[in-house]
Amino acid sequence: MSSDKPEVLVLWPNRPKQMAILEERYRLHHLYKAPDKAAMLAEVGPRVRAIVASGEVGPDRAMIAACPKLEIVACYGVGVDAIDRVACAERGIAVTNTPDVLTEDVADTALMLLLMAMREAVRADDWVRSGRWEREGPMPVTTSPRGRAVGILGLGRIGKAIARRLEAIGMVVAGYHGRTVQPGVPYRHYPDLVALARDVEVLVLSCPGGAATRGIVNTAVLDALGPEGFLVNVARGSVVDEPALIEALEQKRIKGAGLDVFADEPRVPERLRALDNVVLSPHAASATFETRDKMAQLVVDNLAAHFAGRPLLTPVPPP
Ligand code: NAP
Ligand code: 8YV
Repeated sequence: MSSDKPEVLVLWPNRPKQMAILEERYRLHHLYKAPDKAAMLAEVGPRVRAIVASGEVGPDRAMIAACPKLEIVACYGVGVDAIDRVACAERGIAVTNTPDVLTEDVADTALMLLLMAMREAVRADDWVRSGRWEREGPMPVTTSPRGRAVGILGLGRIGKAIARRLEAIGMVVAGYHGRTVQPGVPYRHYPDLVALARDVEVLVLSCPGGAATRGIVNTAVLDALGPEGFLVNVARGSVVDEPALIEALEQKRIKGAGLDVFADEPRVPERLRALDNVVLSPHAASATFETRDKMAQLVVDNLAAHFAGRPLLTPVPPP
Protein backbone atom coordinates (compact mmCIF):
# COMPACT_ATOMS: atom_id res chain seq x y z
CA MET A 1 0.00 0.00 0.00
CA SER A 2 1.57 3.33 -0.98
CA SER A 3 0.88 6.77 0.52
CA ASP A 4 2.46 10.23 0.37
CA LYS A 5 2.65 10.44 4.13
CA PRO A 6 6.12 10.09 5.67
CA GLU A 7 6.55 6.64 7.19
CA VAL A 8 7.32 6.52 10.90
CA LEU A 9 8.45 3.56 12.98
CA VAL A 10 7.00 3.70 16.49
CA LEU A 11 9.06 1.83 19.10
CA TRP A 12 7.05 3.03 22.09
CA PRO A 13 3.47 4.35 22.11
CA ASN A 14 2.78 7.71 23.72
CA ARG A 15 -0.40 9.49 24.84
CA PRO A 16 -3.65 8.76 22.94
CA LYS A 17 -4.32 12.32 21.76
CA GLN A 18 -0.80 12.73 20.38
CA MET A 19 -0.81 9.23 18.88
CA ALA A 20 -4.01 10.19 17.05
CA ILE A 21 -2.27 13.27 15.64
CA LEU A 22 0.65 11.13 14.49
CA GLU A 23 -1.75 8.59 12.92
CA GLU A 24 -3.37 11.43 11.00
CA ARG A 25 -0.14 12.95 9.68
CA TYR A 26 2.09 9.93 9.08
CA ARG A 27 1.95 6.32 8.09
CA LEU A 28 2.82 4.66 11.38
CA HIS A 29 4.35 1.22 11.84
CA HIS A 30 3.91 0.04 15.42
CA LEU A 31 6.98 -2.10 15.94
CA TYR A 32 6.20 -2.66 19.65
CA LYS A 33 2.98 -4.48 18.63
CA ALA A 34 4.51 -6.62 15.86
CA PRO A 35 4.62 -10.36 16.58
CA ASP A 36 7.68 -10.63 14.30
CA LYS A 37 9.68 -7.42 14.78
CA ALA A 38 12.54 -8.45 12.49
CA ALA A 39 10.06 -9.14 9.66
CA MET A 40 8.35 -5.76 10.13
CA LEU A 41 11.69 -3.94 10.20
CA ALA A 42 12.87 -5.73 7.06
CA GLU A 43 9.63 -4.83 5.28
CA VAL A 44 9.16 -1.17 6.31
CA GLY A 45 12.74 -0.14 7.25
CA PRO A 46 13.71 0.92 3.70
CA ARG A 47 10.83 3.46 3.69
CA VAL A 48 11.05 4.76 7.26
CA ARG A 49 11.98 8.46 7.61
CA ALA A 50 11.40 8.92 11.35
CA ILE A 51 11.50 6.81 14.51
CA VAL A 52 9.60 7.49 17.73
CA ALA A 53 11.72 6.16 20.60
CA SER A 54 11.58 6.46 24.40
CA GLY A 55 13.84 6.65 27.42
CA GLU A 56 13.65 2.85 27.57
CA VAL A 57 13.68 1.76 23.92
CA GLY A 58 15.67 3.32 21.09
CA PRO A 59 17.20 2.29 17.79
CA ASP A 60 20.57 0.54 17.91
CA ARG A 61 23.09 0.59 15.08
CA ALA A 62 21.48 -2.39 13.33
CA MET A 63 18.02 -0.80 13.34
CA ILE A 64 19.43 2.49 12.07
CA ALA A 65 21.22 0.60 9.29
CA ALA A 66 17.93 -1.11 8.40
CA CYS A 67 16.39 2.35 7.81
CA PRO A 68 18.55 3.92 5.06
CA LYS A 69 16.13 6.87 4.63
CA LEU A 70 15.99 7.67 8.36
CA GLU A 71 16.12 11.44 9.03
CA ILE A 72 15.09 11.87 12.66
CA VAL A 73 14.69 9.98 15.93
CA ALA A 74 12.19 11.72 18.23
CA CYS A 75 12.59 10.44 21.79
CA TYR A 76 9.61 10.45 24.15
CA GLY A 77 11.88 11.11 27.14
CA VAL A 78 14.85 13.27 28.09
CA GLY A 79 17.39 10.45 28.45
CA VAL A 80 18.65 9.35 25.04
CA ASP A 81 20.98 6.55 26.17
CA ALA A 82 18.82 3.91 24.43
CA ILE A 83 19.56 5.54 21.06
CA ASP A 84 22.84 4.87 19.25
CA ARG A 85 23.64 8.55 18.83
CA VAL A 86 27.02 7.86 17.25
CA ALA A 87 25.34 5.88 14.47
CA CYS A 88 22.81 8.73 14.08
CA ALA A 89 25.55 11.36 13.92
CA GLU A 90 27.47 9.39 11.27
CA ARG A 91 24.44 9.63 8.99
CA GLY A 92 23.37 13.18 9.96
CA ILE A 93 20.19 11.82 11.57
CA ALA A 94 18.64 14.35 13.98
CA VAL A 95 17.74 13.35 17.55
CA THR A 96 15.22 15.17 19.76
CA ASN A 97 14.18 14.63 23.39
CA THR A 98 11.80 16.07 26.01
CA PRO A 99 13.81 18.17 28.52
CA ASP A 100 12.30 20.43 31.21
CA VAL A 101 8.65 19.36 30.89
CA LEU A 102 9.26 16.29 33.08
CA THR A 103 11.77 17.78 35.54
CA GLU A 104 9.38 18.55 38.40
CA ASP A 105 7.50 15.23 38.34
CA VAL A 106 10.75 13.26 38.26
CA ALA A 107 12.11 15.31 41.16
CA ASP A 108 8.85 14.69 43.06
CA THR A 109 9.37 10.97 42.53
CA ALA A 110 12.91 11.13 43.91
CA LEU A 111 11.62 12.87 47.05
CA MET A 112 8.72 10.42 47.30
CA LEU A 113 11.03 7.38 47.06
CA LEU A 114 13.43 8.87 49.59
CA LEU A 115 10.68 9.57 52.11
CA MET A 116 9.04 6.20 51.46
CA ALA A 117 12.35 4.43 52.07
CA MET A 118 13.31 6.41 55.16
CA ARG A 119 9.84 6.42 56.74
CA GLU A 120 9.15 2.81 55.63
CA ALA A 121 5.89 3.77 53.93
CA VAL A 122 5.29 0.33 52.39
CA ARG A 123 5.61 -1.32 55.77
CA ALA A 124 3.36 1.34 57.33
CA ASP A 125 0.65 0.67 54.76
CA ASP A 126 0.93 -3.07 55.38
CA TRP A 127 0.89 -2.50 59.15
CA VAL A 128 -2.67 -1.19 58.80
CA ARG A 129 -3.94 -3.51 56.04
CA SER A 130 -2.62 -6.72 57.57
CA GLY A 131 -4.08 -5.96 61.01
CA ARG A 132 -0.65 -5.84 62.69
CA TRP A 133 -1.56 -2.43 64.17
CA GLU A 134 -4.48 -3.99 66.04
CA ARG A 135 -2.59 -7.16 66.96
CA GLU A 136 0.85 -5.76 67.78
CA GLY A 137 0.36 -2.06 68.48
CA PRO A 138 2.37 0.80 66.97
CA MET A 139 4.79 0.17 64.15
CA PRO A 140 8.49 0.53 65.09
CA VAL A 141 9.85 4.05 64.66
CA THR A 142 11.72 5.09 61.50
CA THR A 143 14.44 7.51 60.31
CA SER A 144 13.94 11.29 59.98
CA PRO A 145 15.41 12.99 56.89
CA ARG A 146 15.89 16.31 58.71
CA GLY A 147 19.47 17.53 58.95
CA ARG A 148 20.87 14.59 56.99
CA ALA A 149 23.51 15.15 54.32
CA VAL A 150 22.64 14.30 50.72
CA GLY A 151 24.85 13.90 47.66
CA ILE A 152 23.54 14.22 44.12
CA LEU A 153 25.06 12.32 41.21
CA GLY A 154 24.10 14.44 38.20
CA LEU A 155 23.17 17.96 39.29
CA GLY A 156 21.39 18.90 36.07
CA ARG A 157 17.82 20.07 35.55
CA ILE A 158 16.37 17.18 37.58
CA GLY A 159 19.21 17.12 40.14
CA LYS A 160 18.69 20.82 40.91
CA ALA A 161 14.92 20.34 41.25
CA ILE A 162 15.62 17.47 43.68
CA ALA A 163 18.06 19.66 45.64
CA ARG A 164 15.36 22.35 46.06
CA ARG A 165 12.93 19.79 47.46
CA LEU A 166 15.49 18.27 49.82
CA GLU A 167 16.38 21.67 51.23
CA ALA A 168 12.67 22.45 51.67
CA ILE A 169 12.35 19.46 54.02
CA GLY A 170 15.45 20.44 55.99
CA MET A 171 18.04 18.15 54.40
CA VAL A 172 21.55 19.39 53.69
CA VAL A 173 22.84 19.13 50.12
CA ALA A 174 26.49 18.39 50.87
CA GLY A 175 27.65 18.19 47.28
CA TYR A 176 27.36 16.73 43.82
CA HIS A 177 29.35 14.58 41.45
CA GLY A 178 29.54 15.30 37.75
CA ARG A 179 32.18 15.72 35.08
CA THR A 180 32.37 19.49 35.48
CA VAL A 181 32.36 22.09 38.25
CA GLN A 182 29.21 24.16 37.82
CA PRO A 183 29.83 27.87 38.36
CA GLY A 184 27.31 29.64 40.59
CA VAL A 185 26.09 26.43 42.25
CA PRO A 186 26.12 26.71 46.06
CA TYR A 187 27.15 23.08 46.58
CA ARG A 188 30.60 21.48 46.70
CA HIS A 189 31.74 19.63 43.59
CA TYR A 190 33.20 16.19 44.29
CA PRO A 191 35.36 14.91 41.44
CA ASP A 192 35.40 11.53 43.26
CA LEU A 193 32.06 9.74 43.71
CA VAL A 194 33.38 7.56 46.57
CA ALA A 195 34.42 10.68 48.48
CA LEU A 196 30.94 12.15 48.01
CA ALA A 197 29.30 8.91 49.20
CA ARG A 198 31.56 8.87 52.27
CA ASP A 199 30.41 12.39 53.27
CA VAL A 200 26.64 11.79 52.95
CA GLU A 201 23.86 9.58 54.31
CA VAL A 202 21.73 9.75 51.17
CA LEU A 203 22.93 9.48 47.58
CA VAL A 204 20.46 10.48 44.84
CA LEU A 205 21.16 9.48 41.24
CA SER A 206 19.89 11.80 38.47
CA CYS A 207 22.57 11.55 35.79
CA PRO A 208 22.27 10.11 32.25
CA GLY A 209 22.70 6.40 31.56
CA GLY A 210 25.00 4.98 28.89
CA ALA A 211 28.62 3.85 28.68
CA ALA A 212 30.10 6.79 30.63
CA THR A 213 28.08 6.08 33.79
CA ARG A 214 27.69 2.29 33.53
CA GLY A 215 28.08 0.70 36.96
CA ILE A 216 29.71 3.75 38.56
CA VAL A 217 27.62 3.20 41.69
CA ASN A 218 29.53 0.07 42.72
CA THR A 219 30.51 -1.75 45.91
CA ALA A 220 33.06 0.92 46.83
CA VAL A 221 30.43 3.67 46.55
CA LEU A 222 27.80 1.67 48.47
CA ASP A 223 30.25 0.82 51.26
CA ALA A 224 31.28 4.48 51.46
CA LEU A 225 27.58 5.36 51.89
CA GLY A 226 27.53 2.90 54.76
CA PRO A 227 25.04 1.11 57.02
CA GLU A 228 23.02 4.25 57.81
CA GLY A 229 22.92 5.24 54.12
CA PHE A 230 20.05 5.38 51.60
CA LEU A 231 20.27 5.25 47.80
CA VAL A 232 17.64 6.79 45.50
CA ASN A 233 17.80 6.11 41.75
CA VAL A 234 15.66 8.04 39.25
CA ALA A 235 18.46 8.03 36.64
CA ARG A 236 18.98 4.70 34.88
CA GLY A 237 19.38 1.15 36.19
CA SER A 238 22.65 0.91 34.27
CA VAL A 239 24.28 3.51 36.55
CA VAL A 240 24.21 1.02 39.46
CA ASP A 241 25.98 -2.33 39.74
CA GLU A 242 22.66 -4.04 40.55
CA PRO A 243 24.07 -7.32 41.96
CA ALA A 244 26.34 -5.24 44.23
CA LEU A 245 23.34 -3.18 45.37
CA ILE A 246 21.29 -6.30 46.12
CA GLU A 247 24.16 -7.70 48.24
CA ALA A 248 24.57 -4.39 50.08
CA LEU A 249 20.83 -4.28 50.85
CA GLU A 250 20.66 -7.96 51.86
CA GLN A 251 23.68 -7.63 54.14
CA LYS A 252 22.42 -4.27 55.53
CA ARG A 253 25.66 -2.62 54.41
CA ILE A 254 23.33 0.20 53.35
CA LYS A 255 20.08 0.86 55.16
CA GLY A 256 17.64 1.24 52.30
CA ALA A 257 16.91 2.28 48.74
CA GLY A 258 14.20 3.77 46.56
CA LEU A 259 14.45 2.67 42.94
CA ASP A 260 12.50 3.80 39.88
CA VAL A 261 14.86 2.23 37.36
CA PHE A 262 16.50 -1.18 36.94
CA ALA A 263 19.21 -2.90 34.94
CA ASP A 264 16.92 -5.07 32.77
CA GLU A 265 13.44 -3.50 32.76
CA PRO A 266 10.76 -4.69 33.22
CA ARG A 267 12.53 -7.70 34.72
CA VAL A 268 13.46 -6.98 38.35
CA PRO A 269 15.47 -9.67 40.16
CA GLU A 270 13.51 -11.81 42.62
CA ARG A 271 16.16 -11.14 45.31
CA LEU A 272 15.51 -7.39 45.02
CA ARG A 273 11.74 -7.87 45.13
CA ALA A 274 12.07 -9.97 48.27
CA LEU A 275 13.75 -7.22 50.29
CA ASP A 276 11.78 -5.07 52.73
CA ASN A 277 14.38 -2.28 52.87
CA VAL A 278 13.78 -1.19 49.27
CA VAL A 279 10.89 0.71 47.65
CA LEU A 280 10.30 -0.20 44.00
CA SER A 281 8.67 1.88 41.25
CA PRO A 282 8.19 0.77 37.61
CA HIS A 283 10.15 3.52 35.80
CA ALA A 284 7.19 5.82 36.38
CA ALA A 285 8.87 9.06 37.51
CA SER A 286 7.51 11.10 34.57
CA ALA A 287 4.27 9.14 34.33
CA THR A 288 1.60 11.75 35.13
CA PHE A 289 -1.12 12.65 32.63
CA GLU A 290 0.10 16.24 32.56
CA THR A 291 3.79 15.55 32.00
CA ARG A 292 3.37 12.63 29.61
CA ASP A 293 1.01 14.82 27.49
CA LYS A 294 3.70 17.51 27.28
CA MET A 295 6.37 14.95 26.41
CA ALA A 296 4.15 13.44 23.70
CA GLN A 297 3.37 16.90 22.32
CA LEU A 298 7.11 17.59 22.00
CA VAL A 299 7.43 14.42 19.92
CA VAL A 300 4.57 15.64 17.69
CA ASP A 301 6.00 19.17 17.44
CA ASN A 302 9.56 18.09 16.74
CA LEU A 303 8.41 15.78 13.94
CA ALA A 304 6.21 18.57 12.52
CA ALA A 305 9.12 21.03 12.60
CA HIS A 306 11.41 18.52 10.93
CA PHE A 307 9.05 17.68 8.07
CA ALA A 308 8.22 21.38 7.55
CA GLY A 309 11.93 22.28 7.40
CA ARG A 310 11.71 24.43 10.55
CA PRO A 311 14.22 24.37 13.44
CA LEU A 312 13.69 21.52 15.89
CA LEU A 313 12.27 22.50 19.28
CA THR A 314 14.49 20.34 21.45
CA PRO A 315 17.39 18.94 19.44
CA VAL A 316 20.01 16.76 21.15
CA PRO A 317 23.48 17.71 19.96
CA PRO A 318 25.57 14.93 18.40
CA PRO A 319 27.80 13.14 20.94
P1 NAP B 1 20.67 17.17 32.46
O1 NAP B 1 20.07 18.48 32.79
O2 NAP B 1 21.47 17.03 31.21
O3 NAP B 1 21.59 16.75 33.71
C1 NAP B 1 22.46 15.67 33.68
C2 NAP B 1 23.50 15.85 34.78
O4 NAP B 1 24.30 14.66 34.82
C3 NAP B 1 24.42 17.03 34.56
O5 NAP B 1 24.57 17.72 35.76
C4 NAP B 1 25.74 16.42 34.13
O6 NAP B 1 26.83 17.18 34.62
C5 NAP B 1 25.69 15.04 34.79
N1 NAP B 1 26.45 14.04 34.03
C6 NAP B 1 26.43 13.85 32.69
N2 NAP B 1 27.27 12.86 32.36
C7 NAP B 1 27.86 12.47 33.50
C8 NAP B 1 28.85 11.48 33.81
N3 NAP B 1 29.41 10.73 32.85
N4 NAP B 1 29.22 11.32 35.10
C9 NAP B 1 28.66 12.07 36.07
N5 NAP B 1 27.72 13.02 35.84
C10 NAP B 1 27.33 13.21 34.58
O7 NAP B 1 19.57 16.04 32.40
P2 NAP B 1 18.18 15.96 33.20
O8 NAP B 1 17.10 16.54 32.39
O9 NAP B 1 18.39 16.43 34.59
O10 NAP B 1 17.99 14.34 33.17
C11 NAP B 1 18.94 13.53 33.80
C12 NAP B 1 18.66 12.06 33.59
O11 NAP B 1 17.58 11.65 34.39
C13 NAP B 1 18.27 11.61 32.19
O12 NAP B 1 19.38 11.52 31.32
C14 NAP B 1 17.64 10.26 32.46
O13 NAP B 1 18.63 9.25 32.48
C15 NAP B 1 17.07 10.42 33.86
N6 NAP B 1 15.60 10.47 33.83
C16 NAP B 1 14.89 9.45 34.35
C17 NAP B 1 13.52 9.49 34.36
C18 NAP B 1 12.72 8.39 34.97
O14 NAP B 1 11.61 8.14 34.51
N7 NAP B 1 13.20 7.73 36.00
C19 NAP B 1 12.84 10.56 33.79
C20 NAP B 1 13.59 11.59 33.24
C21 NAP B 1 14.98 11.54 33.28
P3 NAP B 1 28.24 17.23 33.85
O15 NAP B 1 27.90 17.56 32.43
O16 NAP B 1 29.00 18.29 34.57
O17 NAP B 1 28.85 15.89 34.01
C1 8YV C 1 10.16 7.90 30.57
C2 8YV C 1 12.62 8.66 30.97
O1 8YV C 1 9.93 6.76 31.30
O2 8YV C 1 12.68 10.88 30.21
C3 8YV C 1 13.31 9.85 30.43
O3 8YV C 1 14.53 9.76 30.22
O4 8YV C 1 13.21 7.67 31.22
C4 8YV C 1 11.17 8.74 31.26
O5 8YV C 1 10.66 10.01 31.28
C5 8YV C 1 10.21 7.50 29.17
O6 8YV C 1 11.03 8.12 28.31
C6 8YV C 1 8.82 7.28 28.60
O7 8YV C 1 8.84 6.06 28.06
